[in-house]
Amino acid sequence: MQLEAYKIADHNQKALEAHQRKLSYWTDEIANAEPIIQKLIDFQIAIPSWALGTGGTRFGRFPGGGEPRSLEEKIADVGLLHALNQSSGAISLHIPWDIPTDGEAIKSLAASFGLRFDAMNSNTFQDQPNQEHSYKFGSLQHVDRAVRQQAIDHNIDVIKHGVALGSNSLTVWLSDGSCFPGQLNFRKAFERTQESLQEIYTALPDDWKVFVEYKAFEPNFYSMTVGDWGSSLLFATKLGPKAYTLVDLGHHLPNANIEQIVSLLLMEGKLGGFHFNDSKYGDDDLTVGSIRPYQLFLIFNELIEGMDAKGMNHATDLGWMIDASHNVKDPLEDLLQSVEAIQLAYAQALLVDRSALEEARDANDVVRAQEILQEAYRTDVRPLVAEARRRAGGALHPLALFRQLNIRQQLIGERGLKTIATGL
Ligand code: PSV
Ligand code: MN
Repeated sequence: MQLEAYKIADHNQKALEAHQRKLSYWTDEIANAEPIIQKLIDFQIAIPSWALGTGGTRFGRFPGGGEPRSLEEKIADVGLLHALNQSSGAISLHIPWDIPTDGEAIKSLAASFGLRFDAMNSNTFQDQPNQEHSYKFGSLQHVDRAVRQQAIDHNIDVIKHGVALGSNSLTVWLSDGSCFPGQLNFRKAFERTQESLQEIYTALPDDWKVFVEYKAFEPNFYSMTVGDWGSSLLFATKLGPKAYTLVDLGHHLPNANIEQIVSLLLMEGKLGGFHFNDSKYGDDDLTVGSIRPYQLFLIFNELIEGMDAKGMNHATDLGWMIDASHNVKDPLEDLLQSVEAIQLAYAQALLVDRSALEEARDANDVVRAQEILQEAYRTDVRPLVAEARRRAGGALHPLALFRQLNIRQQLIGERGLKTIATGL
């Protein structure tokens, strides 16, 4: 379904006065409100094609109805999100969950919603029907050359799909590893994986990047061949300048200092992209900012510091994507919440007084340094984020409008109650 612009205009009209009252604090008091609003307008967060349906655990799945039945309907869902918030202007496809049969048609459908294609994701962690070799014992690391070749060919195929859609990056996440001590020769597994990745790297078009995503555990529980940022960075460095590390917030051991990882990867010029989600225990894939919003702010603080130090463009030089699963919420509502949480953390981090922070650090003034960060974090930047949305043509309150227009009910009417989307 398409969301008519007048519905957003009506909604904004009704909410405008209250919004302007809150915004006036910013425009009157804060010198850099305008550049922050512009940065927020430019910042787009890609939506994963596999997270538009209900997620689940190995114990069960409870679909809420109206899930997209095809790639076309998934694109329409992301189009809806983008119409509401004007910040979800890209979609990231997972192959083979979402194979575009007619690249040109899919590309123009996406363009009709103002969407482009972000990183393409390969999948060698599941066996597909009619697949010749199994990935039970790994893919790019496998002891059998034929299995490795099948996984390499799949990745090259994914690149080809991406080229047809105008994407320019490939994310490789491997579940390769081992479940028990003794199962794997770590060094040989690394070397085989490196060799396989090198073949994929060679097939990348000149203007493409490959992101090597790491994960500490799951589905392998003793060792993961790309288990941490150290091994990802090793692979990326050995591969060459088109290879980068991808940080998924849920892929660390408990209490890891992700902001420090981000800082060092940026220093090395090797941070390529981000998968946003939140977690309390493991790779919980919860709504961004729902559990540790201060950590998210600290990560953005390092992102901005590190990107500015290198003269990087915040909006375009890294791949920004959500990678979450929605087990008990409406996926579209959950995604709206996640996008907003990312924007809030970004806006708060843009508020940090960086020269004062450096002065405090040079003076070993620990208390002042903490105050500077927390002053920014404790600022209510919601009016700034809403203003950025409004100026871009989005809704002042996307979630409220989503509910008010009964969008999920309409989708159920169109698609039915029992539809199931491909994905997690
Ligand atoms: C793995 O947990 C992961 O984070 C990778 O990015 C996958 O591609 C995605 O989730 C979907 O399974
Ligand atoms: Mn991920």
